[in-house]
Amino acid sequence: MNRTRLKNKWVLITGASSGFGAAAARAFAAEGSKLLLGARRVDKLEQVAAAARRAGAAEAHCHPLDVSQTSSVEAFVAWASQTIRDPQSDARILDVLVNNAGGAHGLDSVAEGKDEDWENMLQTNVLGILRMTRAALPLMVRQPGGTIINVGSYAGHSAYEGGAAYCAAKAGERQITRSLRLELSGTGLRVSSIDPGLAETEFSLVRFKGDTARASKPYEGTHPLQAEDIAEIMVWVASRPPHVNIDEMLIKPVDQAAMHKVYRRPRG
Ligand code: NDP
Ligand code: 8X3
Repeated sequence: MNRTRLKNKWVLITGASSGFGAAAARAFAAEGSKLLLGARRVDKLEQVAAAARRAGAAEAHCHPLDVSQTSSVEAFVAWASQTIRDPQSDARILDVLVNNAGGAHGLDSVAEGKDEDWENMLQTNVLGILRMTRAALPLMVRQPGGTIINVGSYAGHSAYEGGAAYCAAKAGERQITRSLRLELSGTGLRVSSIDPGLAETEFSLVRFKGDTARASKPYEGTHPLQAEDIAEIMVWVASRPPHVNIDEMLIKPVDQAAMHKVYRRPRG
């Protein structure tokens, strides 16, 4: 495995304040990459950036980002463009874009669904990827071997009760990834979808709006994925030889044989 390909490369990660994004920051840092980290919670981002520097990042910078707002995405990419500018040549080259920001809000049936939850999920998981990619592409198009990694979900492959808007959003992410790969044919850019199953991050706490008892239920008695499992795979995808595109990866815990078949160990 040739991971030196990521040394001193610029990697932009959205949703880097927790979960997969924070783990990805640490994992790319260990490869000696230079990091651009975005999310809304800047205090958390600063902690992640500091940890990334300790883990070996060539550089680690962070800036506020709300992917549900076009103006925020554009301001973030303007900051990123200035940060990666080579003062000698004026070149601005982004090597890896990780579109990770997103999540689920609520687990209501369609009959009980809330506009606010649906809008939030489609804004972040779908429109957030479109906005961020549109804004960042000018920094990537002259970069054969550059990589766009979109974070999808098992929920984009298999539906479940209460998941209509989230499953639709993640199915949308897969189709965005596929369309983008067609549009970028000939540029040398790679486009991948990484689709995890059950993983223990802040995901469930966000979905259940801070209800810790409800949030811990999906993980009870089972061995979910950890954020590091997915971060390692992101690094592997981005460090393939430039002619190799990993189109889609579905990664589930061994205990999650299917969406409705999760093995749970008996208590005690
Ligand atoms: P976390 O809740 O731990 O992380 C979500 C990240 O997204 C946070 O950094 C959060 O930062 C950021 N984020 C949310 N909304 C916005 C926004 N509007 N603008 C910018 N950043 C935002 O969960 P995960 O790490 O699990 O989630 C990461 C991705 O993985 C999501 O797309 C999620 O849907 C997906 N996923 C998760 C799975 C799981 O079981 N955990 C499985 C499959 C996919 P902040 O709040 O600071 O803005
Ligand atoms: C989050 C995992 O499948 O429980 O994407 O919705 S799932």
